[in-house]
Amino acid sequence: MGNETVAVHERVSDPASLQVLSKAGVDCVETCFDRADLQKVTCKFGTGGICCRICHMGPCRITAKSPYGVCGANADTIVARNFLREVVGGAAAHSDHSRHLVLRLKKVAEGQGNGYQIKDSRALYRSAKAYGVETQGRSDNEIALELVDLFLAEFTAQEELLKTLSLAPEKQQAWWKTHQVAPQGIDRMIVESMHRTHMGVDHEYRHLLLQAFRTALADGWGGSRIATMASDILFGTPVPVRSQSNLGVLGKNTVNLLVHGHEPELSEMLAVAVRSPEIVQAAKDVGAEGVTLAGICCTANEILMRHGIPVAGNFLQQELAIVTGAVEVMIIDVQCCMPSLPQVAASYHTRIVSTSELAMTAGATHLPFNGDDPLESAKAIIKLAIDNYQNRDPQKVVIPSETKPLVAGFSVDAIKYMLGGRYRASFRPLNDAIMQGRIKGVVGIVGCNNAKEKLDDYINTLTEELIKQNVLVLKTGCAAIASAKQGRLTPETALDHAGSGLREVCEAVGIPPILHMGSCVDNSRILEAATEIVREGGLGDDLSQVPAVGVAPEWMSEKAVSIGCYFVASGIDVILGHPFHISGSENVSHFLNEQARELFGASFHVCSDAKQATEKIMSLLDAARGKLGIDKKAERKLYDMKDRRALDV
Ligand code: NFS
Ligand code: SF4
Repeated sequence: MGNETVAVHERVSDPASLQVLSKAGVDCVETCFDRADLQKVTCKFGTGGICCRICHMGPCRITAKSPYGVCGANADTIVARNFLREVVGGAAAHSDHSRHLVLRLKKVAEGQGNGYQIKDSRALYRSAKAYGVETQGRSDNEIALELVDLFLAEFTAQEELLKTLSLAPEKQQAWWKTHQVAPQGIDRMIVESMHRTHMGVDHEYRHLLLQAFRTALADGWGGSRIATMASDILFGTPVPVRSQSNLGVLGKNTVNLLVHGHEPELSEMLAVAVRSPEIVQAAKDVGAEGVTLAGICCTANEILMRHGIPVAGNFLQQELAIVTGAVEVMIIDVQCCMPSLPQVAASYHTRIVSTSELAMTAGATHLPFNGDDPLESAKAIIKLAIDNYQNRDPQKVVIPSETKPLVAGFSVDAIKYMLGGRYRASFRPLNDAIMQGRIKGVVGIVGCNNAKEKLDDYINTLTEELIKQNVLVLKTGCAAIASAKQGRLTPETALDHAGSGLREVCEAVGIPPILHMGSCVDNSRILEAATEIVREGGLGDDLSQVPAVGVAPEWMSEKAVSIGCYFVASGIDVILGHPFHISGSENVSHFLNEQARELFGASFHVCSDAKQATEKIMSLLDAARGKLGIDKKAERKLYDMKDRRALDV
């Protein structure tokens, strides 16, 4: 029943998490895994999406005996409305994050950087070119100011379509217009969706679902894409970088500071501040060897990609990190930070510090991040951690020895450069390898962990199987961290675990068969990579023709729902490890899982395990290859120097 407990090894898969979750039991600390047991009996109305609490004549629940809510809404309307509201939540989270970055860029361009600067002029020029901003004879700040105005107009546009849509292949843009899902301003899409789902407005399920795709497109080809561009300009476009992952990155004799959440602004400053002589000295003064900065979730991905700062863990490891007893301060900001953290921290000396003006958590110390003096803000928090070092109780400390090496930092620019070399940077060698069948296709494995499922298990089993079958895997978010912890984000993985075709390409180019492309907003990089493949030629003229699939094996957040929708609307099939809350409406399920294909050339598929997902993915890739006429079995021959040269590296 509800309070059955599940064995630790059924909960987590990596040795570090196993060790620390067992310790949580010994320390009598409750974690999300315990609470998942207590929440096990889920409500069938919630799961089916057929509970409506949009007005106060309800809540109304749809059953065979009562097929209509008080207002007359049926299951289709209620399910579609709830679904659209989830997409709105996800799109809003990504896009508001994006807005803050654009506003930061604006300040910098106005000469009020306060320690921030335009770090990557090439990224600025790239974006300027994409939007037709004149660069000749202008300073970086002038260019940035015009770009910022364009970015901000993407949020506020009332009647014009998003300009960023023009970065997509032309066919996608045409389909979006035909099916009336091309979004106007990001903010308008979000407000309009909330309006449409108010009591008594939009009731037709297809119309609501089209708005879900439209809102999601405003995220993927709007908010998220702009967030990635703005952060590359401000903080640098990632290039391959080595680092370490898992809870073992915490230092035994250092002050441990974990940064968790999503906004890169503060963490960028922490990465700088932590190296300052004054901080190092302060740490030594309290008897520590120095300060260890590491990350959890997507903020970890941001500073990993740009600074090689180690990753302590992904979503379901946030509480476990504290249970090591070795964390002086955990900084949280927005998104995916569990409200339980201060409760877990109460059993240890750890202090939870919330830094976003948007987000407070009961029991956390609130130190809103001051963008006018970011370096001082960062130093103040590090000093708090240093002061707290003396409160660490050695009796309570267990730091697992487990760490794994990794290579991350695969922006589209970096991939192009690696494939084609500095002077001929291009996706050509990848397209050729796909056309010749050495690589079967490209699969993006993205998204979260979910306490209902064994941590990382589905993600890693699927990844393993796909690279064996010569599929190049692109990763972001917590799914990327799962591979990192397994030691698979290394070039050596190609030798030991990839199929022969994929191995040859990876060896020749010097890349891992699994490419870490960043945080969840950086899923825009996956869209960008797929667009590059189309532009390079030979693999169709729109995204739905490319042998490419997206997968969210262990997803949990509304952001993941939005990401899934913009992938599908962009013509990329999406496999979900577990279904949306839509089973209460056959029509809605049918629309998302089948009919979407008629509109966009792609749809959702639910595969409950990695084996089923592998089969589905391979059949989707084979079908795409068949349509392109590149399905003939490639001659298997030894890969000689001539072939290597043909790869243009
Ligand atoms: Ni993505 Fe990043 Fe992780 Fe899921 Fe949360 S951290 S933005 S939502 S849990 S992948
Ligand atoms: Fe019930 Fe309709 Fe109100 Fe929803 S909007 S709670 S279905 S009366």
